[in-house]
Amino acid sequence: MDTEAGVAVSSPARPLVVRALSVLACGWAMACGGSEAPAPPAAASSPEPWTGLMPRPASTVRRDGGFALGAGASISVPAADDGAAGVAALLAASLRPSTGFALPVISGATGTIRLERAEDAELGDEGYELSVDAAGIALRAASPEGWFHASQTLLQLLPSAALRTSPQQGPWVIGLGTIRDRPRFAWRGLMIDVARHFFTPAEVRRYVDVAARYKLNRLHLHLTDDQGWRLQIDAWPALTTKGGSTEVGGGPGGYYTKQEYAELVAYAAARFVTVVPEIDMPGHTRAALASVPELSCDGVAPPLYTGTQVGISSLCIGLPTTATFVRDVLGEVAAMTPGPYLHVGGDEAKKTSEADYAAFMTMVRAEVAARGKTLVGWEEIARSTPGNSVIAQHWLDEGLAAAAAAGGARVLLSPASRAYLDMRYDLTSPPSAGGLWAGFIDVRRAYDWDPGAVLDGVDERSIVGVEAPIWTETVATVEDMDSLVFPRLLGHAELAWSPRDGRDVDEYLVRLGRQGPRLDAMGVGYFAAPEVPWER
Ligand code: TNX
Repeated sequence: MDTEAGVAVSSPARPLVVRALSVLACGWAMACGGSEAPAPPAAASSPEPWTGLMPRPASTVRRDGGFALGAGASISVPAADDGAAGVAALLAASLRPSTGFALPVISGATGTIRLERAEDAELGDEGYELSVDAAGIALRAASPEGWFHASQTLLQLLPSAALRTSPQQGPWVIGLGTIRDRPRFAWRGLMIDVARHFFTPAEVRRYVDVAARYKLNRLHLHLTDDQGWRLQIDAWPALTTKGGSTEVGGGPGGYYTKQEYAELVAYAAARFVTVVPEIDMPGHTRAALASVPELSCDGVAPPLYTGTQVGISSLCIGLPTTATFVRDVLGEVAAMTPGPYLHVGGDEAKKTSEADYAAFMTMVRAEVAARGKTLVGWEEIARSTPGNSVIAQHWLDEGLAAAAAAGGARVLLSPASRAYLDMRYDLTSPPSAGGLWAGFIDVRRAYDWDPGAVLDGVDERSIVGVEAPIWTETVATVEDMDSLVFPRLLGHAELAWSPRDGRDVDEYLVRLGRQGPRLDAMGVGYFAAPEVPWER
């Protein structure tokens, strides 16, 4: 094999850490990796053991020895591309700045890192097998998603310095062994409320980057609420020119042009993250009502709202203009969203009568179906006999969510007292942002529940997955958002991905601590929760 591309590190008599260091001391010459190598001065360059992976893979077999990625390493993809080249390009782009290696992506030849097609039904739609041996690294999958998840696991097997964007010192040693992995749930989500406080496309892309590292695959954007409308709609330009002009506290707000939204959706899609746009209706609509007088029953637009009350607004259900508005908005959002989902909110419609709510949701369901999309709504949609083609997102009322499931709906789990990232960790810890209404959620509590057991009488097959929302009434900066989202989101990612069998909260906390240097390397400002033994 080409020793420039990589080096097998094997010396059965000594532990892995010593072997890796002997390679370092010998400047990567294979012949030099023998028993005369000096004792290690420190453990800094040992290959990462496989006890730090997040989310925990379905199965791992660690073998003695290591493989060191060298300057001549390449990434190969099957001749029939099938999406592998895009994944390989992203992997190369992640590793070039830190390693300084060229990492060419080659087709039809055998590279150091090989993306290979697996015909392996056990791996499912998104699963993969990653194996590291003396000859190199194989990422086997039946889908681009599988290759992508495998490449994220590979990044976690490398030293954390590999995740930095500036030149770093190797060696880039990976332990030998095999991982076989597939997700427990299909929907693994992060929701960002960009309505209460606006966050720019670049800020949102950064969350996509980090979420995808932990195998999340949905970005739910809460695009509209009382305090702001954040997505350009051609038929109703005032929604953004007026409705996007402020936010909680009276700041300048902002909105996404159609082009910015399309770019964000494409950026996420390249990382196998599907954007789920939410247009919250019929409540949470003050920004729309303030922008378009014809949407109010009395034809008078109320003022823009920059407070934090909920349940203050409703579309005027009987008006023909309301139906036109809903049709236009859902039509444009559907047209600019390649993913299969349209989230229509439906929560806390306290200003809408039961009869109006049911009539409105019946109309909305027809509009979503006419566009070939799957309707997603908060669990309150169970008030309107939603049927079996929708996804009900559980947040507060287990009875409503279970009723939706009993009617055939699938359920997405975001139980507020476990999954709301805007809740404070505890009374005294930073950040200063964060709410209290669903109780404190420390790192242990965020993780210590089972998605299969939240809803009495609801079969796990009705659960599509887990999503963690960050509501932003109290969150105005990326710094505050980072410290509320991280590290708790990693626990939600694991609940959604990893098998229930073998779960142990204390073991998780140790593994989470090992992610500290990785979050640092990615520039993520997480809250150093005291119950986690952080590795620095
Ligand atoms: C409840 S969750 C809400 C949001 C708030 C959030 C704050 C849901 C469907 N409604 O409007 O932002 O609590 O934690």
